[in-house]
Parts: sequence; structure tokens; C-alpha cells
Amino acid sequence: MSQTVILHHYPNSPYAEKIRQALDFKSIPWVSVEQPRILPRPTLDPLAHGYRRIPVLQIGSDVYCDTALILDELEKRFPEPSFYPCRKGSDKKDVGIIQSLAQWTDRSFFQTSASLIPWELLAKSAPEFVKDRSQYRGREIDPAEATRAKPLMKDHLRVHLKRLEDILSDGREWVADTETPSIGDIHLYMNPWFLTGLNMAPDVYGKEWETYPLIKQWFQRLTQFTKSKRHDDAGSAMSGEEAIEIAKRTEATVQAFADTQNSNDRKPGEVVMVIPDDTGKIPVVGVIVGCDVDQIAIRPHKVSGKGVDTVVHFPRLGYYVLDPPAKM
Ligand SMILES: N[C@@H](CCC(=O)N[C@@H](CS)C(=O)NCC(=O)O)C(=O)O
Repeated sequence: MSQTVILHHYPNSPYAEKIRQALDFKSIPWVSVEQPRILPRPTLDPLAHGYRRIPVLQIGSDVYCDTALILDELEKRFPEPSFYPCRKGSDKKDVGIIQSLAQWTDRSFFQTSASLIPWELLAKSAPEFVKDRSQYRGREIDPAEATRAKPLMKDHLRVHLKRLEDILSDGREWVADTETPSIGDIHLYMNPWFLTGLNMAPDVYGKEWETYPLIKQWFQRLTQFTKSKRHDDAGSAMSGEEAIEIAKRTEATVQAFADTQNSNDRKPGEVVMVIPDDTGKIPVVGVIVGCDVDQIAIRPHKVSGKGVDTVVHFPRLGYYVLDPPAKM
């Protein structure tokens, strides 16, 4: 359990920023493997076996895909302080409600934010980025069309921001009205961080978030909090090659597990294909090590003979578990 926490990421990734904040929240020491922001990722591929999205968390030869599962794993391995503190003045927790906030922040809210990316500028300055993200989305990004749609997307952005401002409007310090922040604050922080980082719609939120003063104060409160908790050994750089060597010499920690009632009859030992249901739809094929209602863990090397013999973990929500193609 005392193995090094390795984050594969790049600085501008809002999902990776969520995990960086979460690691600071729990004062976890971690090392950083900076990955290119577009494919190919020759030092991630041998570990994640085709999963292309960022971030990926590696602990030894366990490879965790998707922020939802990464956060669950961090909560298991580092339970204190919990991502789910009690409600103020109560011994009750809002775990399910807080987890569900991610469905809003990561899907509809983030779709709105991402639609404000300056695609026309990028088409000139970084056409390879636009091409890569077209592949990632599974459809061609049309920069001129994206510009035309911006006023509509800004209307949506106003709704998302007003909802957050409304949540904070009764004077609560944190979004789930907890004594200290919860992971819900970090879920909700991701989009404002991304919007301001790329300065994407200052005509909506103001230069310094003046239009949404409660969001502004809360955002500062949260970043001060996580900064104060940051471990001294947070974020030191490691090369991708070194991370691969660590995976090669470490046994995966996961033991075979199965909850057949809740895993659609999938069992350890079966070969399956796991694929995201939204973006970056590259299938990863492997032998099931464990499978339950929340996650599926597979060993891709056992099938392909390629890369490192890692156990790659996926959440169930947001991914399809399918039979692999007959011919491989
Ligand atoms: N559901 C995934 C979404 C991750 C995601 O879309 N990440 C973006 C970066 S912020 C990405 O992978 N973009 C394409 C890429 O970097 O290859 C998660 O929560 O981890």
C-alpha cells in the first residue's frame, strides 16, 4: 500500500487538474509523468494498452483509468481526510449526491466549456491538435461552425454558472455545506479553472469573475485550502520510461474479485473489451481479473502479449464491457 502514486497527465488537462487538486486535498505525495497532449503517447501505451484519455493513475502495475475511478481508489487507499466530510453540524454524509455532481460537471458542463475552445485560432496555430481532438471526439471539428455556435454555448454557460452561484447563495462555504471542502468542490472547480486558464468567455463571467462574486470567493477559498495541504513531495518529475520499469517490477495489488449478481455475468478469466461510451473510444481487450457494479479490472497483456503486464482498471459507468471481436 505504500507504493508511489504516479500521475500521467499534462498541465492543461482539466480532468488531470481535478486529480492534482484531489492529491493535494489528501496531502498525498505523488510523482508526475508528463505526457504529450496529443497522440502518440509511447510511454503510456504499454501501461494503459490503448486507453487514450488523460489522466491515468499508476500505482506499481495497477493502472487506473478515468477520474471517477481514480478518486474512488484514492479514497480507499488514503481514507483520511475523506473526500466526503459530514454535513455541517451533522454526522451524516452526502456521498451519492456528491458523486453525482460529477455527472453534471464532467458531461454537460464540460461539453459547454469545451465548445468555447478557440478552435479557429488552433486550426491555424496547431492544426495537429484539432486533428487529434477530432479523432478523440469521433467526428470532425469544424472550427468555423464552432465559432458560429459560441453565442448559443455562452447561453448554456450562463446557466451552469448561475446554478453554481445559486448553490453558494445561502452563505455556505462549500458546495455540499460541509465543515471542510468535499470532492464535490473539486468537481465543480474543474470548469471554472479551465475557462479562466484559457480565458475563454470573460464576456460571460467577467475578467476576475466579477459577474459571479460567490464563485470567485469560493474558488479562491478552495485553491487556498488545497495549496495549504499540498505535500512537500508532490509533483516531482519522473520519466515515462521509469514509470514503465516500476510497472514491470511490481506485482498488481488487485486480487480476483467478482460480484456476479452485479456484473452482468462477467467472471474473472473471461476475455472482454472495455470501451468508453463518449470520447476516446479505443477498445482495451483483456482478461478479467475483477468485476463488480463499480469497476472492471482486466489484464490486456494476457491477450495481446504486448506492452507491460499491468492490470487496467475502469469504472463501469461511462464504459461498455463487450465481447471482444471474434478475430483479433
Ligand atoms: N471521463 C474521463 C474524461 C477524461 C478526458 O476527456 N480527458 C481529456 C483531457 S482533459 C482527454 O483525454 N483528451 C484527449 C487526450 O488528451 O488524449 C475522465 O474522467 O477521466
